[in-house]
Amino acid sequence: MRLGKGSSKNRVLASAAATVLLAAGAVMGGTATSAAAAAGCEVTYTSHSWGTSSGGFTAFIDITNTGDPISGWALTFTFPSTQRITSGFSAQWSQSGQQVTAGNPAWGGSLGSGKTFGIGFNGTWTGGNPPPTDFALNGVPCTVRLVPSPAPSPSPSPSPPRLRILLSPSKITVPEGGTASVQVRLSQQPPGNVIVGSARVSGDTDLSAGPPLTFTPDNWDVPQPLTVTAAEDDDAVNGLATFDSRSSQITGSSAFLWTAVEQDND
Ligand SMILES: [Ca+2]
Ligand SMILES: [Ca+2]
Repeated sequence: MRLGKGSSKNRVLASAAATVLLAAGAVMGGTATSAAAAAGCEVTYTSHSWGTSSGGFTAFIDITNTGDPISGWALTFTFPSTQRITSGFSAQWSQSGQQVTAGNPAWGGSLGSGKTFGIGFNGTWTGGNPPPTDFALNGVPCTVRLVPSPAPSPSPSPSPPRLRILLSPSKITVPEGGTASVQVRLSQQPPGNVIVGSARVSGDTDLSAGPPLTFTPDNWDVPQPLTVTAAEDDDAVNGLATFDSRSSQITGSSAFLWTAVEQDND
């Protein structure tokens, strides 16, 4: 697409940029693009596409100036594919290869802080119509919102439910000099035998857990009692200990933590 007024547009941009430089009291002599100091922008790119392997599309671009007011602007972006603009509106459009420039229309060069200017175009595509993402306003990259938003990358197939140790209750009371038990089972059928060992990790050493329990692919869902013993002690306080139950046959499993409280009898 050709643009007859390109050179005059560039002059407009250059003079506008120079005006900004003067107004800001900046040192003259920099290039026009250096006038874009405090600039910022947001772009919302909304495209409506049709066709299967090729087709047409209409795109609307809302440009929001999040920086200082500007008088004279050019929005640039790059088509990722072979999209071609066939007609544009509300801007002076030009395309060279995949590079696109939309210069402000003569009637819309001023863009105050926080102001949004809407432009758009019609185009064609072949093979695919991925949206451009490198929008820049007067050379300053914009934050970009794409509508529709890009399809999320294929989510990994849901991981199968994890084999876990189930233990209930997670807190038991054990009479001093006696025993109590918790019920242990597995969350799903294991491929082979699973041995669950339980050990005290902290607390009252008078509390201890019984020997390991073995679960097979046949009895994995039948709760087995794990006996907890509270030895007689000389103190008169209710001891407390934290235990974990784990199995080396369950890879990556975190231990099941549970608590036993001694009911002192002194
Ligand atoms: Ca005691
Ligand atoms: Ca005690």
